[in-house]
Amino acid sequence: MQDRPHAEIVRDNLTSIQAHILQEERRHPGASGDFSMIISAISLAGKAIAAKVRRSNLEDVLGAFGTTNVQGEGQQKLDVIANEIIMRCLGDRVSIAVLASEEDEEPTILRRGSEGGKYCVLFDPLDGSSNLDCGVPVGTIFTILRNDPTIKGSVETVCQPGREQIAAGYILYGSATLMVLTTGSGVDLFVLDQSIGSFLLVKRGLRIPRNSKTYSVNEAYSAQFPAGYRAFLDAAKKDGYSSRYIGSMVADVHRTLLNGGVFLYPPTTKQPGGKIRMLYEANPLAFIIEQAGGMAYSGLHRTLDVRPTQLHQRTPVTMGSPEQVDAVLASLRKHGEGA
Ligand code: AHM
Ligand code: MG
Repeated sequence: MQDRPHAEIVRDNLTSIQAHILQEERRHPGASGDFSMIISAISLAGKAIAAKVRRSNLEDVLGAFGTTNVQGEGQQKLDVIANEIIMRCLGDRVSIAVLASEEDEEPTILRRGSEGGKYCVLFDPLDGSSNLDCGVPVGTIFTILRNDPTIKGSVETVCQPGREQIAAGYILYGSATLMVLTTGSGVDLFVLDQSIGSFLLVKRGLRIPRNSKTYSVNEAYSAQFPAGYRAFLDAAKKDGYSSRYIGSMVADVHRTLLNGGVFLYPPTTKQPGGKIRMLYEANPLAFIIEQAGGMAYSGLHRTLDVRPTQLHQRTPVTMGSPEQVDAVLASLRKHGEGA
């Protein structure tokens, strides 16, 4: 891995993710520890899903489940298993009021009012799962929002603009299992040490490299993109850009976070509103990218400022190094698009 001058590589004591969150909480007088209980449940779910993903070629868990999710997409068996694992790991944490999954039609209300529940957790249990049969990295994306007990409906409760997120992260099941987490004061990287079963802090304060000439997009759809995106891609080719595309957003954005460049999923004629889910994918990843010094846009709007109106709302995305995102935005403006 290339040296990252801005990230602080942790070389001294071993710090587990639980210890790291407890230390962070100490800085906030009056913190109840509820938040660390949630992160602990997410890391437990991540370890359980990682074990399933690792054995997926050995057990009969690959392939379609034979059902479709709320968005009409075929569900993979591991999508369903990962969803179930997260619901079970998070379901008994008393500080969680609402759980919402990309795979479920409606949010699950765990407790309301006097029963407690300060937080809502939203997640995509297994992003990129259509690639599972090929052993490509997939991941769990999650975000934590505050629960406003005065709002009655569960959908209205979780339809908050991304800037209201209090934490977001993902667990990437690749050559290593790692977790990237932000609680709004930078981005930290943890790696699962299988031998002791713990996510250990390896880098603090990740910064996205600036001005990295790489784009990541499903370019086969480019004839369907609005002209501003096409013009950016044409100019990038003449400007010596390189291209990388896995097809798992969580893995593509992780590479973009570490190596720089821009990840794009523009509107297409088939999906004029974009493909990426606002609440489960775009917002958490946008929060992480911004916290690492990058930029994230939906058309010409900062992603985190968009107020979602629907639970499974989709959005176009452009996120990554500031210079590359700026170049895309300039091209959209030039073509009068993306407003
Ligand atoms: P999924 O949540 O059903 O896996 O879909 C989201 C994925 C993203 O991870 C990825 O960026 C995109 O779909 C890939 O779409 P395409 O195959 O159109 O390039
Ligand atoms: Mg997904």
